[in-house]
Amino acid sequence: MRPYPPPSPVAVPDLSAELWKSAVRVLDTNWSGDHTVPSRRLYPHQWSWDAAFIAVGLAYVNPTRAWRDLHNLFEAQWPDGRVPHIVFDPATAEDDYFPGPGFWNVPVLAGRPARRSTGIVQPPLHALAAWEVYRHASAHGAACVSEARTELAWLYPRLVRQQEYLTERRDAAGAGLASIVHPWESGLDNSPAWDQALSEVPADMSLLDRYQRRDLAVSEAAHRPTDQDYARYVGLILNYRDGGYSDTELVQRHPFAVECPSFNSILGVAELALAQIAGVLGRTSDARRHRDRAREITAAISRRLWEPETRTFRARDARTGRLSPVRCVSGLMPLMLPDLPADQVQAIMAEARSERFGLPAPSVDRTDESFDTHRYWRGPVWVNVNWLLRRGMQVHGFRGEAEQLRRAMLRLVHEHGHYEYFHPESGAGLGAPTFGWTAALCLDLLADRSAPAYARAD
Ligand code: 2M8
Repeated sequence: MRPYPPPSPVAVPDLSAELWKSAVRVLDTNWSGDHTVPSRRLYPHQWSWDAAFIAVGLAYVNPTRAWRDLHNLFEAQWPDGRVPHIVFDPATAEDDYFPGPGFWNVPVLAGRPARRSTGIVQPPLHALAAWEVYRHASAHGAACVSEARTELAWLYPRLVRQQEYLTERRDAAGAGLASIVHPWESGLDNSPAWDQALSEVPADMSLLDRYQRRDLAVSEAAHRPTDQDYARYVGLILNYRDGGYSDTELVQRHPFAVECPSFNSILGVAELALAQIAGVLGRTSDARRHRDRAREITAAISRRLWEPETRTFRARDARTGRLSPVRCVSGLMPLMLPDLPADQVQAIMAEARSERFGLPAPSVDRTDESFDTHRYWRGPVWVNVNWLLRRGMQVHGFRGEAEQLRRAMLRLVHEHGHYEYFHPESGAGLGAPTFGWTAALCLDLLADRSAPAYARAD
């Protein structure tokens, strides 16, 4: 199968070929034989939503590897449909990442291979990724198209089960949205969007005497979540683990259950991607059902997570019913949904263009007191959420802004490298230096400027 050639340097002069090659190098470096790691030092296993973003980039240079990556992840799917947020690499020592497989101590589950995993999830972006890999297969020749059809057929029922798990078992408030039971499930780990809900979770600092944080040994403490946040993260896992990773009566039994606008927007977009996949597989009535589900999820987001006074989307605490007081990038993510009401679309665009965000969007409102230029998801710019935001702009026909954002992201990576995240003022690279999804999404940004197929016609 032939990889795509680097794109000709049309839109972003002089940097395409070089950037393309460096992105491919990062993906090669991070390939571990049957999966891609986000970063060799900081994240030496396979992460769920990273695998999806990475597959989007591999679609251009090595689709077989993209399918292998997704396969590896879904081979670790639980019988109840959940797809674990980390699939542990048996070749990596327990001490190389905390919390490792021993800590999660996931029970032996029927029909699962020996490979160990965590018991929480991440945003279900894999249907969209699978669709993107399939969509590009024809550019690599007939063998690739046939491989893509086989892989889609294998993945489809597993993707559906993932949706069912999230929509049925995780609807903690019974309002049509999935709740996350740990900030890590959002992928936006220490976002201030969780601060209010987390303040109800006890921070048992003695847990950090018992368990050693590993992230501080391989990155700077000023960039990472605080010890207090980490103590809460560990406590939440222990509570969920000791309850057998059960989701029954979450609101009563678990101290953290939150409806995240970004997670639920991805849940809705996944239904649209599943509709496209079902169409390819000749499952017309399933395709219709997925589109209906996407509309229902959109309506629930629009109703429950919209804060009318500020005209922004916020995370809702399923236990207390309260909306988070902080404006975060997660509030811009409903733009991905084609059926979002027009006034909410306009409000998101106004917010994105405002001094609070700007393009590329930082992870938190620049004017908020919690905004921190260095600390992880509390201010820095991340390529993955901006890539999602750009899709939203394309879906709703904001071509000028989508192109502005595409160029801004490419320039950032060209000037500073394939970093995990970027300083929101200087653009300096922060976190892991050869980061999987940054490289993968650069390939997509360089190669593809078409709007998603389910974009609105107007
Ligand atoms: C970060 O999360 C992990 C925990 O899952 C960590 O901090 O150790 C987040 O940025 C998350 O979104 C990402 O998937 C993961 C691996 O890149 O790192």
